[in-house]
Amino acid sequence: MNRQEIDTLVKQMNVDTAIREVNPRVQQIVVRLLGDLFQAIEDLDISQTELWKGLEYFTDTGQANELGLLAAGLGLEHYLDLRADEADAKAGITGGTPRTIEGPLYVAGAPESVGFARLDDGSESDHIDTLIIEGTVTDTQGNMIPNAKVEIWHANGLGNYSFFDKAQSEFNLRRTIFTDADGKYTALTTMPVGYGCPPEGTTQALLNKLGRHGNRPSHVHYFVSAPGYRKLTTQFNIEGDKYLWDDFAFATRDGLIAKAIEITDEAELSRRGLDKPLKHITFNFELVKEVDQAPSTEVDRRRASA
Ligand code: MBD
Ligand code: FE
Repeated sequence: MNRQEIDTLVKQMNVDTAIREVNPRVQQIVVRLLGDLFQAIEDLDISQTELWKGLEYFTDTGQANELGLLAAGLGLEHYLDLRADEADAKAGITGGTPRTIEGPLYVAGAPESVGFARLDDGSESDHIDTLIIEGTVTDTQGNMIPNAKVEIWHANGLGNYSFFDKAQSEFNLRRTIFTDADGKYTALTTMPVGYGCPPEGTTQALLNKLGRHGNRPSHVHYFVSAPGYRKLTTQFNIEGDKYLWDDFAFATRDGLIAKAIEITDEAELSRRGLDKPLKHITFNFELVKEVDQAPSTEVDRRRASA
């Protein structure tokens, strides 16, 4: 079929047959996507069997709750970041900490505190280093923002996230810290290990067919927000990880690389009440002021909560 025949057919099935009120945006998107799908079936001569395998794949992926993981692994989520960057630039918005993908593993409802939180429940094995993350939240002029909401989540030493990994305690390695009067936050936690897609999962099954791995570098996720500022969704990825620039989810970006510095100084350790070496990361955030007409940085998507 040629494109005109395809468009006529899609219109018949989706526009001409409407018998009640239409959601025009949904109609517009469905008509466009179906037309593009039919065109791809023509161009690639996709067989009936291949089409059904594709639909079965989505069934399985949805049942496994891996559609969010798939979106990350296929670069869809990173693509949306690049589009958001472009929209910001067009709206004249510059500066601030770069955004990067949320990923599929946020859980709402983590315990809240001011200035400081310990994120881990003490169950990590001894060969996983203690990690202190410290930083500030400022505006793009460097003015401190007290009471900014810093939501942090990261993986354990096996690359697993609490809630999704039922072996972990509730909200392990997940906290909300409000910055103190100086705009500072401090997190005492354990070194995350990079996530790998479930080896028997649907996302990895597709990645295998594409000859790709499903690994992320060690990283820590953030939502940073404050009244009057644009909400920031970002992460830092930790220098030295072999997947730093080979992230299956394409989340590593310039400006979002953290250096974990090993602290061995006895005085410093005892000041912190620790008896073994630890790693330290400084990661500061700059938020951009909310502006009229700016594209929203709030994304409405289904998220877990506990
Ligand atoms: C993760 O931890 C993650 O951050 C992303 C983007 C995808 C899968 C697991
Ligand atoms: Fe992650």
